[in-house]
Amino acid sequence: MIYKRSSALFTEAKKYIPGGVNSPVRAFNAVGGEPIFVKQAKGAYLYDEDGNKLIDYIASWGPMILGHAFQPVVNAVIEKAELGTSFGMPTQIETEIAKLTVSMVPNIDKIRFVNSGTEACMSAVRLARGFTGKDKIIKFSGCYHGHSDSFLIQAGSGAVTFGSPNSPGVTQGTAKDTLLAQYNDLDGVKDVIEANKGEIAAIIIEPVPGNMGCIIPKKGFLQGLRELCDKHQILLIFDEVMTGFRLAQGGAQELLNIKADIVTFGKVIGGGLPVGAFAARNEIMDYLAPTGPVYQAGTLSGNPLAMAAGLTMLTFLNEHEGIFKSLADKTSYLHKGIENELQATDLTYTINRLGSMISVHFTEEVYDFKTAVKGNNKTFKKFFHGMLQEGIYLPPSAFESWFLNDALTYEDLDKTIAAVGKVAKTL
Ligand code: HOZ
Repeated sequence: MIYKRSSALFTEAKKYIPGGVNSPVRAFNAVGGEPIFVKQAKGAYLYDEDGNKLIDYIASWGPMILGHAFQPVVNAVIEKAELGTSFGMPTQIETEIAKLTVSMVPNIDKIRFVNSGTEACMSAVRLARGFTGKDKIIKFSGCYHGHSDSFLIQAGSGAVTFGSPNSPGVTQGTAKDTLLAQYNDLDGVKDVIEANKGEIAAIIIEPVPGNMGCIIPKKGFLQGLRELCDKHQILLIFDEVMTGFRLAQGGAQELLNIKADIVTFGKVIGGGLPVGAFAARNEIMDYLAPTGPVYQAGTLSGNPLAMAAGLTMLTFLNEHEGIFKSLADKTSYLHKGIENELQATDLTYTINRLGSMISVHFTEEVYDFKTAVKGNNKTFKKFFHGMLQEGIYLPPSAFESWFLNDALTYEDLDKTIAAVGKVAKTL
């Protein structure tokens, strides 16, 4: 495949945008080479500026669960745009999507819409602190909850990809209120709680992490966190920005049958437009302005175009529950196919999968950040570029999950598996 025009566009972009991109992971630094500039996308395919067609496994990092340019969402956005694109006043559609969300997701009574997953997690933590009157939070190494200050402490995703999991610019004062634990290590969490008794407002976690590649919760881990939170009056925040409306209609809470106190959303909830949200039971949400004292606001929050896209997407998912099984079946098929191909080599690897999230880690067992960073990045880079040459677009970093979309056909999956077989022989 030729990427001449992408390369020229990247050179031009770098003159005016830091690193040529508006979000670091897009820059390909983790895998080397230059990013591909996309022109358009439809269904499971990306079409780049050089005219290449690629099978897409990032789905815009999750939102495009039904494939790109899903016609009902496109139509809803066009229709809404004709009526005005922003008012800074309440609109009926905000209540419609709120009502639908509350009916789909367990354990929430009210929801507040914002513009990104970062905003949702940042606001959820402020709400938890205000509600409990405590300052500290526990987060897990390698989990990523957006780029707000409190979370850039051993963060995953682009932060670890670019070697700054603890970003300069985050003050010591902020950092000291973020306590670290290791994913899947319940005893470690107990120790952190013991050492900070009565001071912890919340534990925030990606119930199924995707930001150090996909990681699966060990049996009893999330339930154990729930019990610890109950015992110590700590709020459990599930960051379901990736898992919400992806693992099931009710997200990880539903699939894994664990109750969170506050849930954050992004990605699928916006149908491909910039939307985040956080939700909880009434007593917590009513602590938020204007009913309560915890302040949070946004000029474009609840934007009509974004709400129209989100509402159309969620309505479709609500009416087609079979999609979650269809996605999980496709992902399982891909898993088995890749496994067969990799088994035929002497590569060291592990494949983690849950629902429609999957990662190939080039190391043995991966169950937390320490084991994730053992992955052989040289092999990953070669794998990524080999797959790209075969017309398959994977996340350009080992510290990201792949996201399947339901527009992928079994023929696409077979092509992908065959490409893995071909590329694996060269690694
Ligand atoms: N938050 C996305 C999943 N890790 C990555 C998107 C980005 O950082 O651009």
